[in-house]
Amino acid sequence: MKSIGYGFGGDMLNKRWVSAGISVLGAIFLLAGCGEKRGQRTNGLDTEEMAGHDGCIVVGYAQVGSESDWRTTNTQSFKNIFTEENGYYLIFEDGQQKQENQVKAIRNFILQDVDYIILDPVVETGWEAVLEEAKEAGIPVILSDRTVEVGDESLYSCWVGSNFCEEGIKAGEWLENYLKEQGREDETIHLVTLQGTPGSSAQIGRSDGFEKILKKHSDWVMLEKQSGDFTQAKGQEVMEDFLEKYDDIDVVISENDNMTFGVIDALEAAGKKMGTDGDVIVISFDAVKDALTVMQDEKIMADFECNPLTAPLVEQTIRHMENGEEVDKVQYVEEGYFDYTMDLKSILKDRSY
Ligand code: GYE
Repeated sequence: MKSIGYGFGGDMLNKRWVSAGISVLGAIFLLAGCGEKRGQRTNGLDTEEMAGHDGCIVVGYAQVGSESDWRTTNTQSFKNIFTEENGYYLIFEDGQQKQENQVKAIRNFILQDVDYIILDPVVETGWEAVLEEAKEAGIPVILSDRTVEVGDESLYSCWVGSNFCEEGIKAGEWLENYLKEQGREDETIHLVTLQGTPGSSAQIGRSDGFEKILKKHSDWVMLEKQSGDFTQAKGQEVMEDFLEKYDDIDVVISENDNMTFGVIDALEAAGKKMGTDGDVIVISFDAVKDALTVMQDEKIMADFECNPLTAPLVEQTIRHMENGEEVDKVQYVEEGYFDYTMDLKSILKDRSY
């Protein structure tokens, strides 16, 4: 396993990702755009859709959906990198968080005989059949962001994504330290968790990672876990439900920032105060710009970063594959975290998303 990344938290993070992206692009620019590398296509796209795109590397991207700010940045990153200028023709499909839509998109990519399929799988299981079809068609599949659970690992070339379990562990350790600093390490602490889409890598990893730390604390009581499907609206609904059931919530673990925005609305409507002098400690994942902004008011106390800029690494991987080179099966992007004690004002100045 190889860890590839361009930064680690703090204000350098964004700049490093950007400069790495630029150096990858630098290499691509030297290769010029479409038209020089491949000849006339003889596949399913050889008609109207591909008119004027001969020579491009055709990439079909089955994206999860558009459920969060993180996702918007991730999609944009693919659209910025996989351009004709860089030698690509990108066919983008938004799966609207439904596996059946993603399966359909992959089948279409196969019919179109694309050169590469990029899949960000909404959940981990249930991919064997369609990945087998891609394999039979000789089309390499690269997993981006989330991963799949399959018996035969040759069904995909590699996975470029985040170590979600590590993110969950870091969140648990942060809480451990914070409670110690506050002199609350011997107190009974009541927690609730808003989970992401059930069965998605981001949900499984973050839940499992946090659980590892939770298990070490007999006085941490997990009152309930519920899925908010990674959206703000559902996050708010779930938090409202928690607040109706429990009046003693000390900590909210929310597995992405958009659910957290819903949590904050629900807490505020219920008259609960967040932060060091408040009633509730809110911990989140993703670290998008709006989340770091509200962290300045301690509405979020700590946020565990998930790097949405997977496109440069996926592109680099395709370059290697085009050159017939071996690629690492698992490529983790590096990630840091942010908390309320940091100089968020300067961090925000350098952050573009
Ligand atoms: O945390 C969330 C998004 O898969 C890492 O999906 C991604 C997650 C991200 O909806 O905001």
